[in-house]
Amino acid sequence: MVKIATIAGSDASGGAGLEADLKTFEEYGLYGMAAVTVIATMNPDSGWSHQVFPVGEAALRAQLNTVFKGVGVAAAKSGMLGTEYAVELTREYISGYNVKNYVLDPVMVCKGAGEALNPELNATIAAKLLPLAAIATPNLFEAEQLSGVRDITSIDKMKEAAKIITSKGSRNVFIKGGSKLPNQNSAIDLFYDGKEFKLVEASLIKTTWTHGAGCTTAAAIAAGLAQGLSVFDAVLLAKRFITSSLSAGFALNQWVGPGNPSAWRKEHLYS
Ligand code: PXL
Repeated sequence: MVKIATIAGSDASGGAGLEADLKTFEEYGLYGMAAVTVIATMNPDSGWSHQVFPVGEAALRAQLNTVFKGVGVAAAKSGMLGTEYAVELTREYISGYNVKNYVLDPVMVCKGAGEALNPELNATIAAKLLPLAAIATPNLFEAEQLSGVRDITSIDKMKEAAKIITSKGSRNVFIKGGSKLPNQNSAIDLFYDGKEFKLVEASLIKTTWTHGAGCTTAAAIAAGLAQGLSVFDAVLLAKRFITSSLSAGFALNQWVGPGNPSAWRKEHLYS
């Protein structure tokens, strides 16, 4: 079995975080492992408001040691880190175990949670983790934070941010969420390898059930890399995977709905 790991938060509701990552790895036929950084919970008694409980430093280090020293991986991704020590430990293990296929999903905000999680962590993530990343997968907000480009409201601004993000060390970048640009009605994302821009487009699925879409996309890119795809081919396959997942999203309750990564398997098994 090809092995892959996520360093991410647990989303107790199951749609995002390491739960989304492991489901995605499974669909790609990989052996998935997880080091939990924080536990995110949602409160049904106060409008599904989020709470984040960090896992202690010793427990996180012990998990990373299990995964990277005890087993080894073909690829890894990181998601919500939540604390300075989680960023530093991620840097230590990705660099110490020479993980080249490292996907940095710089999670800074949860859909529905409104504002940024720990604004003070964003600079640390940029400085310590971008230089290790085969690819970073920010959404528009995260791309603004990583690049310093304000108000990304056009493809040109996405390109400007992509250039700055690769200049900070990430070998490639995939800026997601171009569908949120003004007057945009296709699901358009931007890939940049430091030389050439490529727009990755799909028709927009009009749905509000998108919880976990960012996590799933980054996990699918990491899974493609683990299987030996080039970075751009891994991005193209991930785009198809997330499009299929979003086309089968569903309401979990009155507040939230995730995509459905198993839609991919069903399409391929039964069509
Ligand atoms: O979708 C961003 C995200 C990432 N990781 C965890 C989360 C969320 C959003 O809820 O809970 C653990």
